[in-house]
Amino acid sequence: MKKTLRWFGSGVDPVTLDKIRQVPDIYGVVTTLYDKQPEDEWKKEELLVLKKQVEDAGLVIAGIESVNIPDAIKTASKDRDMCIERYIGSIKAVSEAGIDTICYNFMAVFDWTRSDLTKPREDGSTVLSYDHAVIGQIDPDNLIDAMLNNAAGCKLPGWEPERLAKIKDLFEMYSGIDENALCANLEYFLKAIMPTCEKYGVKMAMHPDDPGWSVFGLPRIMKNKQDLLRLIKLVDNPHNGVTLCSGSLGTNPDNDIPDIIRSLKGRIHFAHVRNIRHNSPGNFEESAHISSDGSLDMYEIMKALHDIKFDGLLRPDHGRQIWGEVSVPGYGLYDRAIGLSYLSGLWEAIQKSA
Ligand code: DNO
Repeated sequence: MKKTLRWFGSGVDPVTLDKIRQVPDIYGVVTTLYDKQPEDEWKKEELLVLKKQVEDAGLVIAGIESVNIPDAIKTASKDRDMCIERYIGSIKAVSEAGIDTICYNFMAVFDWTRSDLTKPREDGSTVLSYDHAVIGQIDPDNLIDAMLNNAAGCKLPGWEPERLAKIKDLFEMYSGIDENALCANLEYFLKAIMPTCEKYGVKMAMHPDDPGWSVFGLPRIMKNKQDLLRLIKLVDNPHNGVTLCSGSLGTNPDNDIPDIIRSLKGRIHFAHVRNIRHNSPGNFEESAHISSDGSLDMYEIMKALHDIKFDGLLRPDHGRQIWGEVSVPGYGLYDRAIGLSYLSGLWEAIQKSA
């Protein structure tokens, strides 16, 4: 297992590489080319510049999170094949830069969704939280207004002002797309890219939907065990794998995460491990990583990863905003470093008692 932290790039991420370097037993970072649009084809040279920057700090780029999928691919609109050709070019560039894991998602329109980025907790920290009573009442036609009035809106990935400006067109693109159609479009994409992934040794790691249910009436196809098993069978090739995100799958208390992990043996290339606290149906908040602070049994999650001999990338995820730190929402250094040390402790104990 290779321990990593997500890094949002110099000038943007207040958490600098030299700070990440001091996290105990850290291997590297996962990052991306932040100036790229999903439709752009990546160039090896651009990645090599980023790679040198990370390596000069004594770390490696362990994986790319994310190479985003253009809406044209998700909706099978007219530019789909051109976008796939470019995506294939990006996979080659990633491989030529010596990186072998790509995290991506197939969420419609938005990436992860929260209703509050700074929910106060009893310990004085703040966390990201989600209340379906808030999100569920937003009329997609009034999404821009609702988002501008909502502190969470414009700071989440996928909610950038330039995307919100064309939100009606985006919803229009997805208007005829139900879960079956989205899944068929995913299959088309995976079948097209898999020969390249195989040839260049690049592992694709699908991130689950977050939260694990439909938001704004949009289709969701990566919510639970059944969805993830369907994914890996769509193209039964080890390069077609999963980012096991305990927090995203954990939004639905019916998801048995250790069981999901065991069912995906050999196909988990990346693990995002974090805890979450269920408050009531459709209402959750993120928490510290330790089991006692949330609703997930983190020991059982790490044990399941150990049982399947997981040897991919792992990163702690989100956590609380503590000690006055200002950071990218959900990505402070302090609570992620505490979280990773806790996960490392669990792992060491599990290894020694195995
Ligand atoms: C949230 C992240 C996601 C993830 C993407 C992968 O914190 O885990 O935004 O990076 O869904 O494409």
